[in-house]
Amino acid sequence: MYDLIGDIHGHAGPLERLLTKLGYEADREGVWRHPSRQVIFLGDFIDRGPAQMGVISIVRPMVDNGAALAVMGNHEFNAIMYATKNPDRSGEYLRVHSDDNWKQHEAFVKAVGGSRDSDVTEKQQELIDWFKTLPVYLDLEGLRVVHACWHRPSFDALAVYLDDGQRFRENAWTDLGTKGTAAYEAAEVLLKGWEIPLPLGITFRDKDDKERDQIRTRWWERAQRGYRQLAIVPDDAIDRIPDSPIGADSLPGYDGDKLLFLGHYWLSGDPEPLTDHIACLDYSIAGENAADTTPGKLCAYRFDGEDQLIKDKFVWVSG
Ligand SMILES: [Mn+2]
Repeated sequence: MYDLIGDIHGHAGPLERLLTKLGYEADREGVWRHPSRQVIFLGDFIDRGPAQMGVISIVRPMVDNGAALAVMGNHEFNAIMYATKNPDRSGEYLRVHSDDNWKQHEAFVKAVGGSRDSDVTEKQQELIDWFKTLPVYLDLEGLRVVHACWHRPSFDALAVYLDDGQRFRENAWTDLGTKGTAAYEAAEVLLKGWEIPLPLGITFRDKDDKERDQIRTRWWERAQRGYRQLAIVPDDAIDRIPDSPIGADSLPGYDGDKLLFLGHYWLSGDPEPLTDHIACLDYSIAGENAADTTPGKLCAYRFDGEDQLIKDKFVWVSG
């Protein structure tokens, strides 16, 4: 059976403590293993934290040696785009090297020996090639895994770009990196979540103090509810979000009755299911917002084949 682990973001110490707590041990080759269980990582291994390579050196051997499965997070996706030349614009990359994008990715680029102005380093390219082997989603017996949103129409839109292991084909990257293509929009939904625009003129500041006019939503809800009830925003921003109802059909809902595991959403508080069937395991281990005085958690869920989530099966360590 599986132990699912949420967003790690360069925090290797908490990852070792969590694996130990779950009964995993490093073997003679240094691969963390459990005698009868496998980890499923929900993506977002990199960016932000102090031990970028430390996390990779735990996760990658586990995946490569069958001790773990993993899906791609938006940070691995962004890392690939950041390192891939835009074929239509000489000297540019599919993810532009803007100040904001550099700030988000700086810890990783420096950890692979690069700098703001350097070309992609050999070490960076090697890891990019590994990130490309991560599937976008997993649909297993009794459970499903995707980084941010389970959305059948987006899987369908990407079908021609995926191999039978749900990994992006090498010819996918240009379309995936080009705003306005169906591939770009679908990857945004699956890896970054279902966002909706706020009513005109309303904005809030996200965890990086960036002004936003779109909210991440509790996309699995179907009922007509207000922006505020459906928004996933930092606690100190919730008062900025209006109570007025969003339009009908604005959210896709969740179409399955298998358990679904997500990362991505920077939750806080005591880990618990979002619904009977949906759990987010991102409890903000990389929380570094000055307004956030509680340390984040690295969170796991012990899955044993149950068909409804059980609150007692969340396991975590603090940062
Ligand atoms: Mn994340």
